[in-house]
Amino acid sequence: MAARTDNFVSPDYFNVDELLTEEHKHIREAVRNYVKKEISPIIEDYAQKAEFPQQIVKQLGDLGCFGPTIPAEYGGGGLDYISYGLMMQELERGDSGVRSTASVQGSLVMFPIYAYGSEDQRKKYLPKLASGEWLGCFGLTEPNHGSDPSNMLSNFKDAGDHVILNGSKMWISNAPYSQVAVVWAKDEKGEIRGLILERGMKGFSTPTTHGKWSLRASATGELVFDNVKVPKENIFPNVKGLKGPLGCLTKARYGIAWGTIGAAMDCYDTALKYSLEREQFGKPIGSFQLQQKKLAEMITEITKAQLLNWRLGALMNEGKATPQQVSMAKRNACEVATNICRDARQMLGGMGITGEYPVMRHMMNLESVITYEGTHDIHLLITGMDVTGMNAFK
Ligand code: TGC
Ligand code: FAD
Repeated sequence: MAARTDNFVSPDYFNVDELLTEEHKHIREAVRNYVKKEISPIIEDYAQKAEFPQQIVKQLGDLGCFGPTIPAEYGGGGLDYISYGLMMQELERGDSGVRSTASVQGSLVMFPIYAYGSEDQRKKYLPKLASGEWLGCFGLTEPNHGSDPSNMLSNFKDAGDHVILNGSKMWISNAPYSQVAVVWAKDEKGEIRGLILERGMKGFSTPTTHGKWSLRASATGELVFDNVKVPKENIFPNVKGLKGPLGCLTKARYGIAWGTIGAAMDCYDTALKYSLEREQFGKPIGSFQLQQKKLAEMITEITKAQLLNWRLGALMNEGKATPQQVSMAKRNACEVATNICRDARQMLGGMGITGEYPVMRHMMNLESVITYEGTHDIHLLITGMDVTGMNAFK
Protein backbone atom coordinates (compact mmCIF):
# COMPACT_ATOMS: atom_id res chain seq x y z
CA MET A 1 0.00 0.00 0.00
CA ALA A 2 1.32 3.50 -0.92
CA ALA A 3 2.37 5.64 2.05
CA ARG A 4 -0.36 8.11 3.00
CA THR A 5 0.32 11.86 2.96
CA ASP A 6 -1.00 13.32 6.20
CA ASN A 7 -2.61 16.76 5.70
CA PHE A 8 -4.40 16.84 9.06
CA VAL A 9 -5.83 20.20 10.14
CA SER A 10 -6.79 20.32 13.81
CA PRO A 11 -10.32 21.53 14.62
CA ASP A 12 -10.53 24.20 17.35
CA TYR A 13 -14.06 25.64 17.23
CA PHE A 14 -13.97 27.39 20.63
CA ASN A 15 -10.39 28.71 20.48
CA VAL A 16 -9.24 26.24 23.12
CA ASP A 17 -5.72 27.09 21.94
CA GLU A 18 -6.02 30.34 23.90
CA LEU A 19 -6.13 28.25 27.08
CA LEU A 20 -2.76 26.67 26.28
CA THR A 21 0.68 28.04 27.08
CA GLU A 22 3.39 28.50 24.45
CA GLU A 23 5.12 25.42 25.90
CA HIS A 24 1.94 23.34 25.50
CA LYS A 25 1.63 24.40 21.86
CA HIS A 26 5.30 23.70 21.20
CA ILE A 27 5.02 20.19 22.66
CA ARG A 28 1.84 19.48 20.69
CA GLU A 29 3.51 20.68 17.48
CA ALA A 30 6.53 18.45 18.03
CA VAL A 31 4.38 15.34 18.54
CA ARG A 32 2.05 16.27 15.67
CA ASN A 33 5.01 16.64 13.31
CA TYR A 34 6.42 13.32 14.50
CA VAL A 35 3.11 11.59 13.79
CA LYS A 36 2.87 13.15 10.32
CA LYS A 37 6.43 12.12 9.47
CA GLU A 38 6.91 8.75 11.18
CA ILE A 39 3.47 7.27 11.97
CA SER A 40 0.91 8.21 9.30
CA PRO A 41 3.03 6.99 6.37
CA ILE A 42 3.57 3.51 7.85
CA ILE A 43 0.78 2.73 10.30
CA GLU A 44 -1.82 1.42 7.86
CA ASP A 45 0.63 -1.12 6.54
CA TYR A 46 1.58 -2.35 10.03
CA ALA A 47 -2.11 -2.54 11.03
CA GLN A 48 -2.99 -4.50 7.89
CA LYS A 49 -0.17 -6.96 8.62
CA ALA A 50 -0.97 -6.98 12.38
CA GLU A 51 2.64 -6.08 13.21
CA PHE A 52 4.01 -3.87 15.97
CA PRO A 53 6.29 -1.12 14.59
CA GLN A 54 9.13 -1.73 17.04
CA GLN A 55 11.06 1.35 15.90
CA ILE A 56 8.51 3.61 17.63
CA VAL A 57 9.76 2.61 21.09
CA LYS A 58 13.08 4.45 20.73
CA GLN A 59 11.40 7.28 18.76
CA LEU A 60 8.80 7.88 21.49
CA GLY A 61 11.55 7.85 24.10
CA ASP A 62 13.58 10.42 22.17
CA LEU A 63 10.48 12.60 21.80
CA GLY A 64 9.83 12.57 25.56
CA CYS A 65 6.49 10.73 25.32
CA PHE A 66 7.40 8.16 28.00
CA GLY A 67 6.66 9.42 31.50
CA PRO A 68 6.31 13.12 30.64
CA THR A 69 5.08 13.94 34.18
CA ILE A 70 7.86 11.96 35.93
CA PRO A 71 10.60 14.24 37.36
CA ALA A 72 13.58 14.89 35.09
CA GLU A 73 16.06 13.38 37.59
CA TYR A 74 14.62 9.94 36.73
CA GLY A 75 14.61 10.60 32.98
CA GLY A 76 11.02 11.88 32.81
CA GLY A 77 9.90 15.17 31.28
CA GLY A 78 8.91 17.02 34.47
CA LEU A 79 5.93 18.40 32.53
CA ASP A 80 2.36 19.15 33.57
CA TYR A 81 -0.74 17.07 32.87
CA ILE A 82 -2.00 19.21 29.99
CA SER A 83 1.29 18.59 28.16
CA TYR A 84 0.84 14.87 28.80
CA GLY A 85 -2.76 15.03 27.55
CA LEU A 86 -1.78 16.86 24.37
CA MET A 87 0.92 14.25 23.67
CA MET A 88 -1.63 11.44 24.00
CA GLN A 89 -4.11 13.34 21.79
CA GLU A 90 -1.54 13.68 19.02
CA LEU A 91 -0.30 10.08 19.26
CA GLU A 92 -3.82 8.65 19.13
CA ARG A 93 -4.61 10.98 16.22
CA GLY A 94 -2.04 8.77 14.50
CA ASP A 95 -3.19 5.44 15.95
CA SER A 96 -4.66 4.23 19.26
CA GLY A 97 -2.01 1.49 19.39
CA VAL A 98 0.80 4.05 19.36
CA ARG A 99 -0.86 5.94 22.20
CA SER A 100 -1.34 2.61 24.02
CA THR A 101 2.40 1.94 23.85
CA ALA A 102 3.08 5.33 25.40
CA SER A 103 0.35 5.22 28.04
CA VAL A 104 1.32 1.75 29.25
CA GLN A 105 4.99 2.73 29.46
CA GLY A 106 4.39 6.10 31.17
CA SER A 107 1.30 5.65 33.34
CA LEU A 108 1.23 1.93 34.03
CA VAL A 109 4.93 1.05 34.28
CA MET A 110 6.94 4.20 35.07
CA PHE A 111 4.30 5.80 37.31
CA PRO A 112 4.03 2.84 39.75
CA ILE A 113 7.82 2.45 39.89
CA TYR A 114 8.08 6.16 40.67
CA ALA A 115 5.13 6.36 43.10
CA TYR A 116 5.36 2.98 44.88
CA GLY A 117 8.96 1.88 44.22
CA SER A 118 12.14 2.05 46.29
CA GLU A 119 14.88 4.52 45.36
CA ASP A 120 16.91 1.59 43.96
CA GLN A 121 13.98 0.49 41.79
CA ARG A 122 13.49 4.04 40.50
CA LYS A 123 17.16 4.43 39.61
CA LYS A 124 17.44 1.01 38.00
CA TYR A 125 14.35 1.13 35.79
CA LEU A 126 13.07 4.66 35.15
CA PRO A 127 15.87 6.13 32.98
CA LYS A 128 15.94 3.08 30.67
CA LEU A 129 12.14 3.11 30.35
CA ALA A 130 12.06 6.88 29.73
CA SER A 131 14.59 6.65 26.92
CA GLY A 132 12.89 3.71 25.23
CA GLU A 133 15.88 1.44 25.77
CA TRP A 134 13.47 -0.86 27.62
CA LEU A 135 9.78 -1.40 26.98
CA GLY A 136 7.43 -2.29 29.83
CA CYS A 137 3.99 -3.80 30.31
CA PHE A 138 1.36 -3.90 33.09
CA GLY A 139 -0.31 -7.12 34.18
CA LEU A 140 -3.58 -6.77 36.06
CA THR A 141 -6.27 -8.55 33.99
CA GLU A 142 -6.54 -12.35 34.22
CA PRO A 143 -8.47 -14.82 32.06
CA ASN A 144 -11.32 -14.95 34.61
CA HIS A 145 -10.93 -11.54 36.27
CA GLY A 146 -11.21 -8.45 34.05
CA SER A 147 -13.61 -5.85 35.44
CA ASP A 148 -13.20 -7.45 38.86
CA PRO A 149 -9.43 -7.53 39.50
CA SER A 150 -9.80 -7.80 43.29
CA ASN A 151 -10.55 -11.52 42.87
CA MET A 152 -7.33 -12.18 40.92
CA LEU A 153 -5.71 -15.60 41.36
CA SER A 154 -2.04 -14.81 40.63
CA ASN A 155 -0.14 -15.26 43.89
CA PHE A 156 3.30 -15.58 45.44
CA LYS A 157 4.78 -17.38 48.41
CA ASP A 158 7.69 -16.40 50.62
CA ALA A 159 10.89 -18.38 49.99
CA GLY A 160 13.59 -16.54 51.96
CA ASP A 161 15.30 -13.77 49.98
CA HIS A 162 12.86 -14.24 47.09
CA VAL A 163 9.21 -15.17 46.41
CA ILE A 164 7.73 -17.81 44.09
CA LEU A 165 5.11 -16.39 41.71
CA ASN A 166 2.40 -18.44 39.98
CA GLY A 167 -0.58 -17.54 37.79
CA SER A 168 -1.25 -15.77 34.52
CA LYS A 169 -2.38 -12.48 33.01
CA MET A 170 -4.28 -11.92 29.78
CA TRP A 171 -4.72 -9.08 27.26
CA ILE A 172 -1.45 -7.38 28.15
CA SER A 173 -0.39 -4.52 25.84
CA ASN A 174 3.33 -4.48 24.89
CA ALA A 175 3.86 -7.90 26.58
CA PRO A 176 5.57 -9.71 23.67
CA TYR A 177 8.25 -7.00 23.33
CA SER A 178 8.70 -5.99 26.97
CA GLN A 179 11.91 -6.28 28.96
CA VAL A 180 10.05 -5.33 32.16
CA ALA A 181 6.59 -6.23 33.51
CA VAL A 182 4.80 -4.62 36.45
CA VAL A 183 2.68 -7.48 37.79
CA TRP A 184 -0.05 -7.43 40.44
CA ALA A 185 -0.46 -10.58 42.54
CA LYS A 186 -1.59 -11.66 46.01
CA ASP A 187 0.76 -12.50 48.87
CA GLU A 188 0.11 -15.28 51.40
CA LYS A 189 -2.23 -13.00 53.37
CA GLY A 190 -4.28 -12.39 50.20
CA GLU A 191 -3.05 -8.79 49.91
CA ILE A 192 -2.43 -7.38 46.41
CA ARG A 193 1.22 -6.37 45.84
CA GLY A 194 3.12 -5.08 42.81
CA LEU A 195 6.24 -6.89 41.55
CA ILE A 196 8.73 -6.01 38.82
CA LEU A 197 9.55 -8.94 36.55
CA GLU A 198 12.30 -9.00 33.95
CA ARG A 199 12.41 -10.96 30.71
CA GLY A 200 14.61 -13.97 31.16
CA MET A 201 13.43 -14.90 34.67
CA LYS A 202 13.00 -18.68 34.65
CA GLY A 203 9.32 -19.72 34.32
CA PHE A 204 8.19 -16.32 32.97
CA SER A 205 6.85 -16.25 29.39
CA THR A 206 4.85 -13.78 27.25
CA PRO A 207 2.92 -15.58 24.48
CA THR A 208 1.48 -13.30 21.78
CA THR A 209 -2.29 -12.90 21.33
CA HIS A 210 -3.26 -13.34 17.66
CA GLY A 211 -6.42 -12.70 15.65
CA LYS A 212 -7.41 -9.20 16.86
CA TRP A 213 -9.56 -7.02 14.59
CA SER A 214 -8.66 -4.00 16.71
CA LEU A 215 -5.36 -2.36 17.79
CA ARG A 216 -3.65 -4.47 15.14
CA ALA A 217 -0.48 -2.35 15.24
CA SER A 218 -0.18 -2.83 19.01
CA ALA A 219 1.33 -6.02 20.41
CA THR A 220 -0.88 -7.83 22.94
CA GLY A 221 0.04 -10.95 24.88
CA GLU A 222 -0.29 -13.06 27.98
CA LEU A 223 2.01 -13.20 30.99
CA VAL A 224 2.54 -16.71 32.33
CA PHE A 225 4.19 -17.31 35.72
CA ASP A 226 5.28 -20.87 36.38
CA ASN A 227 7.10 -20.91 39.73
CA VAL A 228 8.97 -17.70 38.88
CA LYS A 229 11.64 -16.83 41.42
CA VAL A 230 11.33 -13.07 42.02
CA PRO A 231 13.85 -11.33 44.34
CA LYS A 232 12.12 -9.59 47.26
CA GLU A 233 13.87 -6.37 46.26
CA ASN A 234 11.59 -6.37 43.15
CA ILE A 235 8.41 -5.94 45.23
CA PHE A 236 7.04 -2.39 45.55
CA PRO A 237 7.59 -1.41 49.20
CA ASN A 238 5.19 1.53 49.26
CA VAL A 239 1.75 0.19 48.30
CA LYS A 240 -0.59 -2.64 49.26
CA GLY A 241 -4.09 -3.43 48.00
CA LEU A 242 -6.13 -2.73 44.87
CA LYS A 243 -5.58 1.01 45.21
CA GLY A 244 -2.04 0.36 43.84
CA PRO A 245 -3.06 -0.71 40.33
CA LEU A 246 -6.19 1.47 40.34
CA GLY A 247 -4.04 4.53 41.08
CA CYS A 248 -2.04 3.80 37.90
CA LEU A 249 -5.25 3.37 35.93
CA THR A 250 -6.39 6.85 36.92
CA LYS A 251 -3.31 8.31 35.19
CA ALA A 252 -3.73 6.16 32.08
CA ARG A 253 -7.48 6.77 31.82
CA TYR A 254 -6.76 10.51 31.90
CA GLY A 255 -4.47 10.08 28.88
CA ILE A 256 -7.13 8.05 27.07
CA ALA A 257 -9.67 10.86 27.53
CA TRP A 258 -7.36 13.12 25.50
CA GLY A 259 -6.17 10.40 23.14
CA THR A 260 -9.53 9.24 21.85
CA ILE A 261 -10.47 12.82 20.98
CA GLY A 262 -7.34 12.85 18.83
CA ALA A 263 -8.72 9.87 16.88
CA ALA A 264 -12.09 11.66 16.63
CA MET A 265 -10.41 14.81 15.31
CA ASP A 266 -8.67 12.81 12.60
CA CYS A 267 -11.96 11.22 11.52
CA TYR A 268 -13.78 14.58 11.55
CA ASP A 269 -11.05 16.23 9.48
CA THR A 270 -11.09 13.35 6.99
CA ALA A 271 -14.89 13.35 6.68
CA LEU A 272 -15.09 17.14 6.31
CA LYS A 273 -12.52 17.20 3.51
CA TYR A 274 -14.14 14.23 1.77
CA SER A 275 -17.59 15.83 1.95
CA LEU A 276 -16.30 18.95 0.18
CA GLU A 277 -14.63 16.98 -2.62
CA ARG A 278 -16.95 14.03 -3.22
CA GLU A 279 -19.87 14.84 -5.54
CA GLN A 280 -23.12 12.90 -5.95
CA PHE A 281 -26.28 14.11 -7.71
CA GLY A 282 -24.15 16.91 -9.18
CA LYS A 283 -23.22 18.46 -5.81
CA PRO A 284 -20.63 17.97 -3.04
CA ILE A 285 -22.11 15.54 -0.50
CA GLY A 286 -21.29 18.18 2.17
CA SER A 287 -24.13 20.29 0.77
CA PHE A 288 -26.76 17.72 1.84
CA GLN A 289 -28.44 18.29 5.20
CA LEU A 290 -27.93 14.73 6.42
CA GLN A 291 -24.15 14.97 5.95
CA GLN A 292 -24.06 18.43 7.55
CA LYS A 293 -25.94 17.06 10.56
CA LYS A 294 -23.18 14.47 11.05
CA LEU A 295 -20.41 17.06 10.73
CA ALA A 296 -22.17 19.56 13.01
CA GLU A 297 -22.68 16.93 15.69
CA MET A 298 -19.08 15.73 15.37
CA ILE A 299 -17.57 19.19 15.89
CA THR A 300 -19.98 19.89 18.77
CA GLU A 301 -18.96 16.73 20.63
CA ILE A 302 -15.25 17.23 19.89
CA THR A 303 -15.45 20.79 21.23
CA LYS A 304 -17.25 19.73 24.43
CA ALA A 305 -14.69 16.99 25.03
CA GLN A 306 -11.74 19.32 24.35
CA LEU A 307 -13.05 21.71 27.01
CA LEU A 308 -13.70 18.89 29.49
CA ASN A 309 -10.18 17.52 28.96
CA TRP A 310 -8.60 20.93 29.42
CA ARG A 311 -10.50 21.48 32.68
CA LEU A 312 -9.64 17.99 33.91
CA GLY A 313 -5.98 18.69 33.08
CA ALA A 314 -6.10 21.86 35.15
CA LEU A 315 -7.56 19.90 38.07
CA MET A 316 -4.87 17.21 37.68
CA ASN A 317 -2.19 19.92 37.77
CA GLU A 318 -3.64 21.22 41.02
CA GLY A 319 -3.87 17.68 42.46
CA LYS A 320 -7.64 18.10 42.79
CA ALA A 321 -8.99 15.71 40.11
CA THR A 322 -10.90 12.74 41.53
CA PRO A 323 -10.71 9.24 40.00
CA GLN A 324 -14.45 9.56 39.39
CA GLN A 325 -13.97 12.71 37.31
CA VAL A 326 -11.33 10.85 35.29
CA SER A 327 -13.80 7.97 34.77
CA MET A 328 -16.43 10.37 33.45
CA ALA A 329 -13.96 11.95 31.01
CA LYS A 330 -12.63 8.55 29.81
CA ARG A 331 -16.13 7.20 29.27
CA ASN A 332 -17.43 10.31 27.54
CA ALA A 333 -14.41 10.64 25.23
CA CYS A 334 -14.50 6.96 24.21
CA GLU A 335 -18.21 7.15 23.41
CA VAL A 336 -17.94 10.42 21.50
CA ALA A 337 -14.91 9.21 19.54
CA THR A 338 -16.47 5.82 18.72
CA ASN A 339 -19.65 7.49 17.39
CA ILE A 340 -17.69 10.07 15.38
CA CYS A 341 -15.50 7.42 13.76
CA ARG A 342 -18.56 5.33 12.87
CA ASP A 343 -20.30 8.36 11.30
CA ALA A 344 -17.14 9.38 9.45
CA ARG A 345 -16.87 5.87 8.05
CA GLN A 346 -20.40 6.12 6.70
CA MET A 347 -19.74 9.53 5.18
CA LEU A 348 -16.90 8.08 3.12
CA GLY A 349 -19.22 5.45 1.61
CA GLY A 350 -17.33 2.46 0.19
CA MET A 351 -14.01 4.27 0.51
CA GLY A 352 -14.59 4.33 4.25
CA ILE A 353 -13.85 0.64 4.59
CA THR A 354 -10.46 0.84 2.89
CA GLY A 355 -6.99 1.61 4.21
CA GLU A 356 -6.83 4.63 1.87
CA TYR A 357 -8.35 6.58 4.76
CA PRO A 358 -7.70 6.21 8.50
CA VAL A 359 -11.33 6.05 9.66
CA MET A 360 -12.00 2.30 9.68
CA ARG A 361 -8.72 1.68 11.50
CA HIS A 362 -9.59 4.28 14.14
CA MET A 363 -13.12 2.89 14.43
CA MET A 364 -11.90 -0.65 15.02
CA ASN A 365 -9.19 0.50 17.44
CA LEU A 366 -11.72 2.34 19.57
CA GLU A 367 -13.61 -0.89 20.23
CA SER A 368 -10.62 -1.88 22.38
CA VAL A 369 -10.18 1.54 23.93
CA ILE A 370 -13.84 1.69 25.03
CA THR A 371 -13.26 -1.72 26.69
CA TYR A 372 -9.82 -1.52 28.29
CA GLU A 373 -8.89 0.53 31.34
CA GLY A 374 -12.43 -0.14 32.59
CA THR A 375 -15.34 -0.83 30.24
CA HIS A 376 -17.95 1.75 29.26
CA ASP A 377 -20.43 0.27 31.71
CA ILE A 378 -17.90 0.05 34.57
CA HIS A 379 -17.21 3.78 34.25
CA LEU A 380 -20.93 4.51 34.22
CA LEU A 381 -21.29 2.54 37.47
CA ILE A 382 -18.38 4.51 38.98
CA THR A 383 -20.25 7.76 38.21
CA GLY A 384 -23.51 6.24 39.44
CA MET A 385 -21.91 5.27 42.74
CA ASP A 386 -20.29 8.68 43.09
CA VAL A 387 -23.56 10.58 42.72
CA THR A 388 -25.81 8.20 44.71
CA GLY A 389 -23.36 6.80 47.25
CA MET A 390 -24.67 3.31 46.43
CA ASN A 391 -22.59 0.49 44.91
CA ALA A 392 -24.30 -1.20 41.91
CA PHE A 393 -21.28 -3.39 41.03
CA LYS A 394 -21.96 -6.18 43.46
P1 TGC B 1 -12.92 -0.63 45.58
O1 TGC B 1 -13.25 -1.21 46.91
O2 TGC B 1 -13.84 0.37 44.97
O3 TGC B 1 -11.45 0.06 45.63
C1 TGC B 1 -10.36 -0.58 46.23
C2 TGC B 1 -9.40 0.50 46.71
O4 TGC B 1 -8.92 1.26 45.59
C3 TGC B 1 -9.30 2.65 45.72
N1 TGC B 1 -9.67 3.11 44.36
C4 TGC B 1 -8.87 3.88 43.61
N2 TGC B 1 -7.68 4.44 43.85
C5 TGC B 1 -7.12 5.17 42.86
N3 TGC B 1 -7.69 5.34 41.65
C6 TGC B 1 -8.88 4.77 41.36
N4 TGC B 1 -9.42 4.92 40.14
C7 TGC B 1 -9.53 4.01 42.36
N5 TGC B 1 -10.70 3.32 42.43
C8 TGC B 1 -10.78 2.78 43.66
C9 TGC B 1 -10.46 2.65 46.69
O5 TGC B 1 -10.56 3.89 47.34
C10 TGC B 1 -10.05 1.52 47.63
O6 TGC B 1 -9.02 2.02 48.47
P2 TGC B 1 -8.85 1.50 50.00
O7 TGC B 1 -7.82 2.38 50.59
O8 TGC B 1 -10.22 1.62 50.61
O9 TGC B 1 -8.40 0.08 49.89
O10 TGC B 1 -12.63 -1.84 44.58
P3 TGC B 1 -13.63 -2.87 43.88
O11 TGC B 1 -13.03 -4.22 43.98
O12 TGC B 1 -15.04 -2.69 44.41
O13 TGC B 1 -13.57 -2.45 42.34
C11 TGC B 1 -14.02 -1.25 41.88
C12 TGC B 1 -13.93 -1.19 40.33
C13 TGC B 1 -14.89 -2.16 39.69
C14 TGC B 1 -14.33 0.23 39.95
C15 TGC B 1 -12.49 -1.48 39.89
O14 TGC B 1 -12.13 -2.76 40.14
C16 TGC B 1 -12.26 -1.19 38.41
O15 TGC B 1 -11.93 -0.06 38.05
N6 TGC B 1 -12.37 -2.22 37.49
C17 TGC B 1 -12.00 -2.06 36.11
C18 TGC B 1 -10.71 -2.82 35.88
C19 TGC B 1 -9.82 -2.13 34.91
O16 TGC B 1 -9.94 -0.94 34.60
N7 TGC B 1 -8.83 -2.86 34.40
C20 TGC B 1 -7.86 -2.28 33.53
C21 TGC B 1 -6.69 -3.22 33.33
S1 TGC B 1 -5.26 -2.40 32.66
C22 TGC B 1 -5.65 -2.03 31.09
O17 TGC B 1 -6.71 -2.21 30.61
C23 TGC B 1 -4.56 -1.40 30.32
S2 TGC B 1 -4.91 -1.12 28.65
C24 TGC B 1 -3.69 0.02 28.38
C25 TGC B 1 -3.45 0.38 26.99
O18 TGC B 1 -3.16 -0.48 26.15
O19 TGC B 1 -3.49 1.61 26.74
P1 FAD C 1 -15.52 -8.63 31.66
O1 FAD C 1 -15.07 -8.05 32.94
O2 FAD C 1 -15.77 -10.10 31.59
O3 FAD C 1 -16.84 -7.86 31.20
C1 FAD C 1 -17.73 -8.38 30.20
C2 FAD C 1 -18.95 -7.44 30.15
O4 FAD C 1 -19.62 -7.48 31.43
C3 FAD C 1 -18.56 -5.98 29.89
O5 FAD C 1 -19.52 -5.40 29.05
C4 FAD C 1 -18.64 -5.35 31.28
O6 FAD C 1 -18.94 -3.96 31.24
C5 FAD C 1 -19.79 -6.14 31.91
N1 FAD C 1 -19.71 -6.14 33.38
C6 FAD C 1 -18.73 -6.63 34.18
N2 FAD C 1 -19.02 -6.42 35.48
C7 FAD C 1 -20.21 -5.77 35.51
C8 FAD C 1 -21.04 -5.25 36.55
N3 FAD C 1 -20.69 -5.33 37.85
N4 FAD C 1 -22.20 -4.64 36.21
C9 FAD C 1 -22.55 -4.51 34.91
N5 FAD C 1 -21.82 -4.98 33.87
C10 FAD C 1 -20.66 -5.59 34.18
N6 FAD C 1 -5.34 -5.42 30.93
C11 FAD C 1 -4.17 -5.27 31.62
O7 FAD C 1 -4.08 -5.60 32.79
N7 FAD C 1 -3.07 -4.74 31.00
C12 FAD C 1 -3.07 -4.36 29.69
O8 FAD C 1 -2.07 -3.85 29.18
C13 FAD C 1 -4.28 -4.53 28.93
N8 FAD C 1 -4.32 -4.25 27.60
C14 FAD C 1 -5.42 -4.57 26.88
C15 FAD C 1 -5.38 -4.46 25.48
C16 FAD C 1 -6.49 -4.84 24.71
C17 FAD C 1 -6.41 -4.77 23.22
C18 FAD C 1 -7.67 -5.29 25.36
C19 FAD C 1 -8.88 -5.66 24.54
C20 FAD C 1 -7.71 -5.39 26.72
C21 FAD C 1 -6.59 -5.05 27.50
N9 FAD C 1 -6.57 -5.25 28.89
C22 FAD C 1 -5.41 -5.07 29.61
C23 FAD C 1 -7.72 -5.87 29.56
C24 FAD C 1 -8.91 -4.94 29.77
O9 FAD C 1 -8.64 -4.02 30.80
C25 FAD C 1 -10.15 -5.79 30.06
O10 FAD C 1 -10.51 -6.40 28.83
C26 FAD C 1 -11.30 -4.98 30.63
O11 FAD C 1 -11.00 -4.48 31.90
C27 FAD C 1 -12.59 -5.80 30.71
O12 FAD C 1 -12.37 -7.06 31.25
P2 FAD C 1 -12.92 -8.39 30.50
O13 FAD C 1 -12.46 -8.31 29.09
O14 FAD C 1 -12.54 -9.55 31.31
O15 FAD C 1 -14.50 -8.21 30.48
